[in-house]
Amino acid sequence: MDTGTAQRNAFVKDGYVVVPDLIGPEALAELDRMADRLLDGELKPQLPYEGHVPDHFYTFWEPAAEGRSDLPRRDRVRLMANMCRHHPYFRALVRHPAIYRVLSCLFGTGVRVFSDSLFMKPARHGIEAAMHQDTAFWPKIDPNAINFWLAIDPATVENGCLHVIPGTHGTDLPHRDDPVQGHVLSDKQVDVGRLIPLEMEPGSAVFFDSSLVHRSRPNHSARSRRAYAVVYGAETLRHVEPWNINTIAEATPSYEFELIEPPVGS
Ligand SMILES: O=C(O)CCC(=O)C(=O)O
Repeated sequence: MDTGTAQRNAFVKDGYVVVPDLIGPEALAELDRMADRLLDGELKPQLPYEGHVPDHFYTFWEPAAEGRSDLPRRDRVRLMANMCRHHPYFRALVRHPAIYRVLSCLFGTGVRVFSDSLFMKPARHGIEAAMHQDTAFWPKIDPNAINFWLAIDPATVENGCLHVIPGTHGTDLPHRDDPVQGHVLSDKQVDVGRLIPLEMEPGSAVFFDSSLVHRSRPNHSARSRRAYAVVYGAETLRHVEPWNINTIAEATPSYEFELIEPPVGS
């Protein structure tokens, strides 16, 4: 069986597939540098989307650390988002041929991009991402979006790697609203005994169905955990519910799933 078929079979059955060493050492080293520059507040939006360049990238601060002037900025951030709309480096990164190849095989179509995020989990005080399905965060689309999550640092149980429940991508469960986390599931709604940690080396990635139940634990360790995540849609994507993305943190209301030009040679 070829690699693409094996990846697609795993994705259909379990709702996710891990791809080790997806991006090479040079691309990873550049992402490592750019991630720190972003977290340090050095990178600013440059590209307009529908004529608009925001003043800053969306930033969600670590609740316990936001006001701590004793900590560097990079240790106070939990998440930054929507760089791929407004910065040339991230615009190119979401179009990386190795990522596109896997996605076009999983979707069986061309690929659209919606948004990207840098998920930071600073050492010692990085908070959890409570258990959820990403489909709870936006109106229904068909087929579901695919989430891409790439480890920049080693992601381990100690520093808050992702945990997933294989095979939970068939049903969208009702979520409770939460002021910090957005939308969350309770332990009673799922079989927590089936949660498995996805420990990953830098440069390795997981592609998961946006209905897959997942979470990440707080980081009490001495090592921070950075990951770069992107939400992709199929070329054939259809909006089942009206697309009102005001539900997504500070996204320009007109952000849509944008069709990606296939990489040369694919
Ligand atoms: O990186 C994390 O800690 C959480 C990521 C997540 O929940 C997601 O990508 O949907």
